[in-house]
Amino acid sequence: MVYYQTEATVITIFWAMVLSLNHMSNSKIYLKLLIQYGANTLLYEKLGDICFSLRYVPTAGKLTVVILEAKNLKKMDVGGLSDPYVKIAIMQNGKRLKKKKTSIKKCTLNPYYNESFSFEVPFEQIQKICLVVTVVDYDRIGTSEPIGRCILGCMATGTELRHWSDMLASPRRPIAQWHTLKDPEETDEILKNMK
Ligand SMILES: [Ca+2]
Repeated sequence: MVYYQTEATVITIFWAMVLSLNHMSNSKIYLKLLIQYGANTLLYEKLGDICFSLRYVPTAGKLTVVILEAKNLKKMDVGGLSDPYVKIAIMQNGKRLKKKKTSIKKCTLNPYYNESFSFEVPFEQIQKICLVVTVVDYDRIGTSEPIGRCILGCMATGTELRHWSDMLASPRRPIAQWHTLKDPEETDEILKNMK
């Protein structure tokens, strides 16, 4: 919601500047500002955030992912909202070992799931895998499109790495954290390079 309000503000400023250009003698400065606003709008295209918890039990070799909720997801359907579901995949050396998915939540940008998924991951394997969490917009006709993604594992960076490390440092305890979704095309590149 905050994002769309910001977007509306930027558009309002944009048009106010376009209209005022005719009356300005120093139009070059305004033109520069206008380009900056346009660039900022593109840079801040938000895909949304996802919250999930991770729990690892080393003795049982069990990884549990609870997909809790997502918020401010990108609007994918024309004249509508999105129909998001979450795909979870365990990957190793660029190969997908296991995959699971949540239910589809129709017509919402703020879905609530609270769905739990368990994977068998022996202790000697936990350092080698990565967990790929993708939010996808379901479409009845055509193919469902990914909205955004996050990749966790020992090779991850930033918030994703911290979440993974916190999970490993606190065995048997569920650790919940919010993550900002990343461009699926960018993350595809990262996954390709892991092979
Ligand atoms: Ca859809």
